[in-house]
Amino acid sequence: MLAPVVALLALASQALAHYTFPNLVVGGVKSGDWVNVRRTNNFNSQAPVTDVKSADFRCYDSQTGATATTANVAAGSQLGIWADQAVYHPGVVNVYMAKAPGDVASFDGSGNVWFKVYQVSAVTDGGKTISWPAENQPGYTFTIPKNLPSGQYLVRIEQIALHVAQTYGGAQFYISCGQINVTGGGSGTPGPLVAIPGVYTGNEPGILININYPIPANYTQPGPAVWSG
Ligand SMILES: *[C@@H]1O[C@H](CO)[C@@H](O)[C@H](O)[C@H]1NC(C)=O
Ligand SMILES: *[C@@H]1O[C@H](CO)[C@@H](O)[C@H](O)[C@H]1NC(C)=O
Ligand SMILES: [Cu+2]
Repeated sequence: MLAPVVALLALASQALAHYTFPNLVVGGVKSGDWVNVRRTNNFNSQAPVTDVKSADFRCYDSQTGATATTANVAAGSQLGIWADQAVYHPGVVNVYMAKAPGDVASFDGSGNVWFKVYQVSAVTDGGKTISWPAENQPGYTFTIPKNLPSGQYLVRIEQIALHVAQTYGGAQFYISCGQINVTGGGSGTPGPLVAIPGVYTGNEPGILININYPIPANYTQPGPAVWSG
């Protein structure tokens, strides 16, 4: 009797609108929707990205061509990236940044320019249980590294929903790119640098994974190590 119940639950969750990440939170103040974040193709709850090699894997904005208003954020301070509703799929989070050579509003984020500044992984205990601290959160808050050089950056969140990730292309990427101007920064050298798309093949153990059975004994967060300055 388990299979029909699982099928019903799957149908029920598809009927919910997919979440998006339309807001930045700077100095405790949440921006309006799609003000500091480039409006994504799925702004009206359409499907997330599943092709890790597609151009839309970067900022998912090919249909909107949107730019945003750049928010000033002090190095060493907290930045929040907020969702339009609780992030209800189990999965993990990565936040990447890329420095614009000039005005970030006209920066497309191409090249080997992205480094990871934050992640929320899974909690495992050798196969008895697995839990997802990023699940059911309203958004995520992290510290902009103190030694990050001042200047304009894209800041890209991906929440990787893993509920149907047991087949290739099943993982869902909820993506958006904000625009920030880092002030009062330092002289650090962020890295390792990766290209997006390019950072993943889709075959990573943390992307192509059955999270239900057998319960994974360990979890490998996709992407490079976090640069914390
Ligand atoms: C970025 O911050 C610097 C330092 O406060 C400021 O001079 C510059 O005008 C800002 N640029 C943008 C695009 O906001
Ligand atoms: C768990 O660790 C093993 C051994 O390092 C590795 O082969 C496997 O891919 C990992 N599983 C996950 C889901 O990360
Ligand atoms: Cu969904």
